[in-house]
Amino acid sequence: MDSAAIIALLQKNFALDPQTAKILVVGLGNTGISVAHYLHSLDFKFAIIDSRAKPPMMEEFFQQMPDTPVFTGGFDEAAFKVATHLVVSPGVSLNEQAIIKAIANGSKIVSDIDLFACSVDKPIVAISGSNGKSTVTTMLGEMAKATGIEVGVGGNLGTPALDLLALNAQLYVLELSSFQLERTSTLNAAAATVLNVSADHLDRHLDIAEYAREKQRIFRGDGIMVINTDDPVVYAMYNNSRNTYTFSINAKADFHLAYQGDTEYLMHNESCLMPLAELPLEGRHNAANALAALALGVAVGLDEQVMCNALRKFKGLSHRMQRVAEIRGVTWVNDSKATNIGACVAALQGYSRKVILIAGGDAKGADMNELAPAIKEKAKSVILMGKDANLIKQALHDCVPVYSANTMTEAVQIAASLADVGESVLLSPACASLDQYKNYQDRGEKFTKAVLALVDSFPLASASLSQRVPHNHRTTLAERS
Ligand code: UMA
Ligand code: ADP
Repeated sequence: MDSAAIIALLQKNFALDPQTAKILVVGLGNTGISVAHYLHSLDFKFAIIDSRAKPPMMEEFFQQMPDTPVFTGGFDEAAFKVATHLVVSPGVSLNEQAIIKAIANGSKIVSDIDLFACSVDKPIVAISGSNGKSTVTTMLGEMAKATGIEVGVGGNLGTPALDLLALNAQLYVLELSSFQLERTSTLNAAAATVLNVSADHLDRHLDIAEYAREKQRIFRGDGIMVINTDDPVVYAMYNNSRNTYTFSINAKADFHLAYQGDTEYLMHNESCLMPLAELPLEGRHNAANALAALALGVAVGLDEQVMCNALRKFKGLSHRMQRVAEIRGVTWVNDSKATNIGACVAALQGYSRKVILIAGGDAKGADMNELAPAIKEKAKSVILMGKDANLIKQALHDCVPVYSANTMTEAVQIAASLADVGESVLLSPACASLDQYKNYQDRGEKFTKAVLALVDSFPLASASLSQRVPHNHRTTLAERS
């Protein structure tokens, strides 16, 4: 779209006019920088504020835009007072006092996703949910690429949406968090899904109902809704008056699983799309992810067989049910991205034999009692670490043996002493990592390093340090255990 058309839409939707708007960009992280570049390209005047004394991108930003006013070290209410518009980064809560006051004074909230939505006339696929967003977003991106079209893939996944504009793509696939959705009002995605809803981010959202309502905003507009009928909270979002594709791994739906003879297939209505065994990913939740990606792809007109071929090649993302090594008959699995209860439960449900679970970290306000039944059923023992280890311990009421560890190395060593041949050790923390690690990647890498160090402690052990091997070339974790 050309600048004049974009500005016309910004004026219409937000009264955002380059001549009169006084914009305050809140947050100098990846989103803030992308917003700054975007506003600069359209000749808007703006300032940036960040509550941190030295935001990580500050030096880089000063070099790029030395003339832009930047306030750091707190949210100075004077800066908010004059702002007609606030573009608030997702990491900043809308409940900040300065923001509440600014809204009361008439400032309008605009998100980077709003700005993006006003700047593209190509279809957008929007993906949210408590778990599986990054996997489905990446899957669909790979599927679209395989059809030969230019596709922009980003959002919460990593590349800020506005940075995708430079691609001038034919299709955009965005992963959107509840934080991005709660402040977005103009998105009208061609196809959208909420994959599932389970407790997460309750340190920022009032309760799970409010968290689900923010996610439901992804369905605003008139695009095709993709609904997971296995999830009651998502199913409640079903809207009779809208075009909808349903998906399910438990029952018949537009996209579902079914046996033809001995082979279980991914199905679209009555058509077999591909055998499930050809999907090279661990865990049944990934069958749900594949069905969701197929439904979204069909919704925007991608070819089914090309999409299936992309699924067959999809290697999955690091730190999600990633097999790290097999050492002395014990399989070590890194699921560090399991930062909430739902992801940990999905991981545990993939096993038929009990596992040794390493969990804990920052529970983000979640009720750890919800984790207890799955642990009771699927864990032989649990090694807990991090800030909220005690919350999990209390919820377990001694139903399984519990050990404490201060570091990942210690946790891995305890696990090694507990695991018998044929068993699995699973890092699936059910908590965020930030109390002890830089991020979930750092936590997963520390786990991997500690596991690989075991090979040195058992020099005669047979260790296979395999990464991902296609499903049809090996047994699944569940079968093996
Ligand atoms: N912060 C402050 N003061 C400020 C601004 C930020 O303390 O004034 C802190 C935030 O509390 C947060 C950190 O700085 O801890 C980063 O916040 P940000 O809004 O500047 O983050 P960005 O760098 O812009 O990255 C954001 C998303 N981060 C968050 O929502 C926290 C990234 O998702 C996303 O990839 C990026 O925009 C591009 O869209 C990351 C994430 O952790 C992966 N998301 C959460 C999740 O998936 O659970 C929601
Ligand atoms: P998100 O981007 O929503 O955090 P990811 O694809 O990064 O999702 O996966 C995060 C965690 O959730 C990983 O532990 C992964 O194994 C698990 N997971 C992935 N898909 C699902 C799903 N459909 N249901 C439950 N857990 C899932």
